Amino acid sequence: MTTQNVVWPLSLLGIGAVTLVFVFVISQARIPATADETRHHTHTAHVIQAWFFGLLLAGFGLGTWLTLRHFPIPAQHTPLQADAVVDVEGFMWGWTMQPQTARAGQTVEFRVTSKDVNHDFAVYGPDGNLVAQTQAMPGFVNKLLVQFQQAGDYTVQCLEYCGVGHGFMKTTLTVSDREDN
Ligand SMILES: [Cu+2]
Repeated sequence: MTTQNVVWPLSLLGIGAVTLVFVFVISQARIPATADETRHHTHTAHVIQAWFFGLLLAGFGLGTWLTLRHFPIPAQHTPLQADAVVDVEGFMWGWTMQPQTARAGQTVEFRVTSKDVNHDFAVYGPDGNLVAQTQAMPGFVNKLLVQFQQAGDYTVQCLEYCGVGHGFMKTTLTVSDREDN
């Protein structure tokens, strides 16, 4: 089940709820109210508003905590406990990658930089799905930690438009089978 399949019906439900509120307000518009009723309704509206924003805040807080608890970007200034290191440099229009191989199951640290302009180092799996990506920036080394689950040929592709040769800025990373224990 993808996120879209969950978000789409939830959005529809939300839109439906908002529509119902509007229909209710419009249907009540012509009914005259006494001062007491108005005061009472105003108070109720403020209570609902306070609860609504409170729940919204709690929801966003919880969502942020759940999704960012395991921050996907590794520490950039401390040594990483990786099994292997691959040095990557992007240039117009290609990649130098040292070494160009990795082993499935190992944690690989990519140290990504650029010779000229901003590029984006993206690794696609043998099935065509995006596995990992980070910016390749001149003057900076961005670290990326990847644990390859399956052996095969992975395609490295630039994802930051960098000139006429951008679409051809590809190379291959070969991931070999797990070491037998
Ligand atoms: Cu590019």
